Amino acid sequence: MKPLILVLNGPNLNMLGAREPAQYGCETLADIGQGCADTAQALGLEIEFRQTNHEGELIDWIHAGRGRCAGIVINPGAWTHTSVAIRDALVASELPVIEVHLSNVHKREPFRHLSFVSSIAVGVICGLGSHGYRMALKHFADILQERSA
Ligand code: DHK
Repeated sequence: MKPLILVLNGPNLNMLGAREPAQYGCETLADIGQGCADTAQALGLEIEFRQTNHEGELIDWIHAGRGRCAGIVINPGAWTHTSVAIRDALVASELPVIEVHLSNVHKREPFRHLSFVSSIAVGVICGLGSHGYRMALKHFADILQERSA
């Protein structure tokens, strides 16, 4: 059985492609999901790629990952900067977490410089567009391979 990685996306990311292309690029979320699916297949990983605009739903998905998957790649969108509840859910999952942002949040407004997730994540990738998601998957594949060697 292939290791399962959750790839989770928060609010407004369903608008990618149409939304602020100068910040977030022209790819749609479906494009990013396809890129992740192709990468996962090449790396021998299984993924579940999801997006929601409802915080409680994201929390439920994180909880459901506990004991079922090997790691979480998450772009919490604006909840990065506001949600203690998502941070707590990630901690409760007891799963390794990689935080991803399409844009370089540190080049943007000061309120985007604070992340409630970064200090509990194994790593943070920002500013590299959709490459960040695929790099996060590659990291999980490498770690899992090292562990099984
Ligand atoms: C996406 C969002 O929706 C913003 O609220 C974050 C993040 C940045 C991104 O760059 O992917 O501040």
